[in-house]
Amino acid sequence: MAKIKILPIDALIIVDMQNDFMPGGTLPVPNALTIISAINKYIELFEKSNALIVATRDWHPPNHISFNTRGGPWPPHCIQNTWGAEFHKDLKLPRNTIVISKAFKEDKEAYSGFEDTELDNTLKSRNIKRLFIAGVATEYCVKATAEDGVKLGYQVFLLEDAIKGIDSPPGSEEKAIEDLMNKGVVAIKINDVIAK
Ligand code: VGL
Ligand code: ZN
Repeated sequence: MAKIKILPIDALIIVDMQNDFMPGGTLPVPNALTIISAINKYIELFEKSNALIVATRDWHPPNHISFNTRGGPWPPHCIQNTWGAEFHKDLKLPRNTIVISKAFKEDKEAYSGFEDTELDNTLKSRNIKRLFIAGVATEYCVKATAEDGVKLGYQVFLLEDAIKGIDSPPGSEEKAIEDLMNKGVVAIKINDVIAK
């Protein structure tokens, strides 16, 4: 495959790299720390290429509907303005990173970074055409964000070496990746891209 040159029409979308999804957090994604160095490499390459860098964050109110305290599937996590909702300290987010908070409505779950947020407006207003998606968790927020990206007309790339899933039951992360590829998402790795 010819290398993909990263351009100013591109956005790196880093999904939910927050303390609660890391070891020591309340909803850890196994091995999530292992993708941080890869994400930092993409950040460097996208910065060099004058591409946009976006970081989404799960931003739940204390009594969010997704919490098992309310009959939801998840332990309380990523509660607004707590340590668990902060980005992991080793993630080298540039100062001009666009931060998109999501799932902030008490009675509504929102896995996609596009749901109830300004993400689509922000990208369209900057003439962004291609999305390169990294982060956690592959089967939930990464998948939903990638699917919405396709629906909203972007060309979507999945950064396979910079995503991590919960993978429970085993195979569910691989299935999520296959589902995305069947919808037109292209899976790539760091060696497939070059700076502008
Ligand atoms: C996520 C479960 C619950 C995610 C967020 O970021 O994929 N997963 N909330
Ligand atoms: Zn959540």
